[in-house]
Amino acid sequence: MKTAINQLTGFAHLTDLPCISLQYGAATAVISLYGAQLLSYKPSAEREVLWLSPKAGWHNGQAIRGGIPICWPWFGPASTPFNPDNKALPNHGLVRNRLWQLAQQHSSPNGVSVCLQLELNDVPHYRGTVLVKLAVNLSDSLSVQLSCNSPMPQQGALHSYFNIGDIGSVLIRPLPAQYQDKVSAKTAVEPQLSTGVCTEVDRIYSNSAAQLRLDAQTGAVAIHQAGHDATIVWNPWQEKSSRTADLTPDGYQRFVCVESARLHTDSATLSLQQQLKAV
Ligand code: TA6
Repeated sequence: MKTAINQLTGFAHLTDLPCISLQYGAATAVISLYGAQLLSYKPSAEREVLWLSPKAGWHNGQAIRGGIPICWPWFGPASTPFNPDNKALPNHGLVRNRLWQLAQQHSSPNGVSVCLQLELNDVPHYRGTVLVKLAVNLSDSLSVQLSCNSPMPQQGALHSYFNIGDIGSVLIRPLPAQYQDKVSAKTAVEPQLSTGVCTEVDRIYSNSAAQLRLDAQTGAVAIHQAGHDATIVWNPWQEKSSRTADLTPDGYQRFVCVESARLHTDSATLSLQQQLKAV
């Protein structure tokens, strides 16, 4: 079994982006040090599981549109307890536009792994330095684990963009019947425990199962989640896609986000995992 871990510059059209490539036999993955963001996961040469926007950029502090962005220490707009002073803080936290460091790497016959870490001294309302880690393991699946042991209120999300070929082909199951609908700002119920996408979708499913399955034109993916308390399903659809600078007008047809998140803030530390296996 050939295994390799290499530092490289550039991935796809992001030609000056510092990255790390992983190889385990026929499987490969690429991680950007900017945002500690997985950009590519190919279980075989023929299949790409993740989606990266052809208009994604990483300059001027913007987050890369695609792959697996890391949302931390808050999800969505910063509200209480992260932002009691109602300041202008970035959506989805502080770490999507920081350069992370490669802290550890390891290859064995069972898989290749790297650990990226980031030190922050500017977490609002936290005095001192915070260390956030992302552990990535590639074997016959891809696993991503976000952790932070600093005792502070924290949320986290692995905001995965899946390459689905055609949005009409998507089915995600099982999902709880009830969800918080961010499009209508209401609680809604869909009794069949699955979600197809044929309009703008921005849904928070609390208490979702550990094991999900995404079916699409490009194939099926088993998604295993741990440490989460919610799954978010997002697709901006046509109008929002054409209003979003780093999406092409028809970009929404090519991806769906299925995100593993820990949204409650009662526990002081965080460990959140998503594992992807092509089936
Ligand atoms: O997780 C869904 C969501 O919060 C949506 O509401 C949508 O705005 C999306 O994330 C993308 O956010 P971003 O900050 O990357 O543009």
